Amino acid sequence: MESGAAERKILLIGGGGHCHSVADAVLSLYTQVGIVEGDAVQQDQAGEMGLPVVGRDCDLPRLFAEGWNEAFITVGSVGDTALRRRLFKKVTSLGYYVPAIIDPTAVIARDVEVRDGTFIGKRAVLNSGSRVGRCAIINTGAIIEHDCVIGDFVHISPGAVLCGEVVVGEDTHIGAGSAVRQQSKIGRGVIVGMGSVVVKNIPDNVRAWGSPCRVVD
Ligand code: JB3
Repeated sequence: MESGAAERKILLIGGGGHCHSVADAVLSLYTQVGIVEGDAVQQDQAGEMGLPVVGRDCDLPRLFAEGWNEAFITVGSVGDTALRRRLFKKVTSLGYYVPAIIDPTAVIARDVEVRDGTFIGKRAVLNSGSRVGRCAIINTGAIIEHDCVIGDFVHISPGAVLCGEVVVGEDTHIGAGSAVRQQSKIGRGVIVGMGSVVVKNIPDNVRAWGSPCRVVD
């Protein structure tokens, strides 16, 4: 952390792999970072990157009263966004501010809109006119070309490429290394398997995979 930076503290909700992925960006933005684990998890050891585990979900009201006023959901999602949704609702209803976290190495055009709770990872690119909803994940090295619309709780996995004007419905997961043709529409609640090549629209609530990408169930 740069010396002289303003005191800023944040809780990371969930201390596993996705937390580890997000932590480096968070440490470049915040002076104090604590991890909050699930109520069933022991909290007697250091979390990812040696960050302290400061409590469990049941402690969130107390931690807020103690001055932890920002929180970020760091459980990931691969096709099931229920836990991220539940935790996002919980912290916002307790009054926590949930910022967007954008890694300093991400490249984002000036008119891109990124809503609360969304993570933009290392070397991700979002080009002009694109919009990303709440609590989404644009993971490492993903490319979101111009004028794409990405819904709430969507996960665009590492290295996926969305060409221009692609629309992705909420809760959808696009697997690592996939490519999506320009102007495609991918529904809500969809899982696109890794390495897929999407050349046609995909309806809601299906799994699809392959090159060319086809609905599998
Ligand atoms: O592939 C990539 C780049 N990232 C993966 C990510 C998308 O999904 C990553 O490799 C992981 O496999 C996976 O990360 P995630 O979601 O962090 O899963 P996992 O590594 O299993 O860790 C889950 C963490 O959430 C653990 O620390 C759990 O204790 C914690 N957890 C589970 N339920 C919870 C709850 N934490 C809180 N606060 N509340 C809960 O209800």
